Amino acid sequence: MSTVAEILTSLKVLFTEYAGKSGNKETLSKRELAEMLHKEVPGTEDMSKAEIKDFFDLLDEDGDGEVDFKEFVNFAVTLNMLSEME
Ligand SMILES: [Ca+2]
Repeated sequence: MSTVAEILTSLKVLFTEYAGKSGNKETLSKRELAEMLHKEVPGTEDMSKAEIKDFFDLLDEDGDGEVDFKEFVNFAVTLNMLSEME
């Protein structure tokens, strides 16, 4: 079983890999998020631009047009809680 610290570390590695591709290396842009989804999440290859935008807006809680690590972790935690409720 993974500890919270281990989970956070792997999330940080994933986040940094994509956030560092262009622009601000501390945040995910919409393009970087789309790339992450396409490469890391099976079944998202066919997502439309509008669907990506909706998903991005969901993550971007403060609406500043970038997803920072805190917003990314919030999302991952929510997703994990949802999957445990199934
Ligand atoms: Ca934000």
